[in-house]
Amino acid sequence: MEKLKTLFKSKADALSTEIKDVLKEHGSKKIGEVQLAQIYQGMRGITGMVYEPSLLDAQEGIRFRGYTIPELQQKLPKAKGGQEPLPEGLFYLMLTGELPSDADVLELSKDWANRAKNTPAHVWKAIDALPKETHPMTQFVVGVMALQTESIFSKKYAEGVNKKEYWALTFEDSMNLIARLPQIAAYVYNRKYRQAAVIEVDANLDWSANFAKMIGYDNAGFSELMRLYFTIHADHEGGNVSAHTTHLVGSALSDAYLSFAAGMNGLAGPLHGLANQEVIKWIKEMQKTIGTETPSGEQIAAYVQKTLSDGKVVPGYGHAVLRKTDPRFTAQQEFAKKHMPADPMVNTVWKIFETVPPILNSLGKIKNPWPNVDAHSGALLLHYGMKEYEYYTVLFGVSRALGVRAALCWSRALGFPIERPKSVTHENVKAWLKGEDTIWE
Ligand code: NMX
Ligand code: MLT
Repeated sequence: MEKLKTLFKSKADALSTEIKDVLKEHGSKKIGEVQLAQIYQGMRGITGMVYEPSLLDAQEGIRFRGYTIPELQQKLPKAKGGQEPLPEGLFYLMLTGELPSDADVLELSKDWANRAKNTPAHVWKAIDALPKETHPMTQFVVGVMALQTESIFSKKYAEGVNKKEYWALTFEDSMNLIARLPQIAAYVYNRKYRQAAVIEVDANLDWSANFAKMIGYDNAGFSELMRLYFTIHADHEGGNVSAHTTHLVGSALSDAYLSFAAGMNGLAGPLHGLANQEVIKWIKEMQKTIGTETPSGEQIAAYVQKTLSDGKVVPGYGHAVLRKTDPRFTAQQEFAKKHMPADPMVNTVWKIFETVPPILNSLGKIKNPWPNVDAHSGALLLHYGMKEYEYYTVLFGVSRALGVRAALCWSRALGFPIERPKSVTHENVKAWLKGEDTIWE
């Protein structure tokens, strides 16, 4: 992938010069104020980092290098006979800021298939050391950590490489990691739910179709779903838990494997990526409690009230930044309308969408009553037969690698420093309120 690497380097050099000039001239300008409440409440609304691959707007949703999801569906190269974008193309776009040609994407698919060969046997042995019942996200992270032995960056760093080379070594690590993730994810699925087997990737298939084939879902519809899925989950600007964690850990010069594994541990939390499993678990419990596969609006409303009065969240609803229906939810709804409009679980997800927002709104404290990406994804997977909902977050993780590894390449190329925000104690705050401490002044 010398062409991609050279293109990336030329873009990074240009941006690096631009950033130096901007900081020289405007570095002391204020970009906002921090209120006391923000440091107690998850740093919401504090702009604290520069992150190139994507940008989130609270009203409109995500744009990847300026393109919305419908635009990506139109402009990115597709598989032969397919209608959904190939995630390889999105990675190319996030890395370079340019839309790839069909040939660029084909080359990337082949390159990743090639890089996925000969995964060291100790990766499978490390996963095998865990009990089968271990959550799939834990097995996935252990596989990624075992693969860290392959980090070129870490080897060269130990030998004493010049910092000007960091970006190129990180580019190689990122490409190798992304290439092997579908195989690791497939190993976890097969080991837990089918028959443990190391399946080699097929150089004639794209990244998503390879994954589908490795887990035994060898059908065109599921491969198309995987292309859409791996595209829309790939990035959500830099502040979400998984992207920010990988950025933070990566800033210590922890390599692409270490920092990605750290981010995946964040994705495995129920308020973040694990919400996709929680949604299906919650719907199944509701169906069982009510005694029907297709509950009415009134029945759903009563179940939502019970969930809230039990002190639980309604999974798949709300967002820390978005204030409208997540366009990733809409993209999945459109896919379902096209491919499975009569599916009962899909229809239940749509009925929940009609019912839940007014209830959450009426509580008066929830800033966003609308569905997020996780409210819809499980129903599509179930349609194609993937009923093992504990596995769903692994799919989110495979996809998220695309955004956060493109971001790490940028961080290395731009020479971003170690991240280290300031913290204070509540005692400091009280003393400051009494005029006895000047920590912020
Ligand atoms: N159900 C019930 N209560 C909620 C929900 C919900 N779906 N969303 C927010 N709230 C509550 C929240 O717990 C908080 O309550 P309290 O003051 O008692 O602590 C209050 O409403 C205000 O929260 P917000 O400021 O609206 O939301 P915040 O930015 O803190 O959290 C989420 C954002 C996404 C963590 C939250 O909406 C949530 O827990 N949603 C359900 C879990 C989920 O779907 N997560 C996936 C997010 C997308 N992803 O993939 O990462
Ligand atoms: C994400 O995709 O990372 C989630 O929507 C969470 C977020 O953006 O905070």
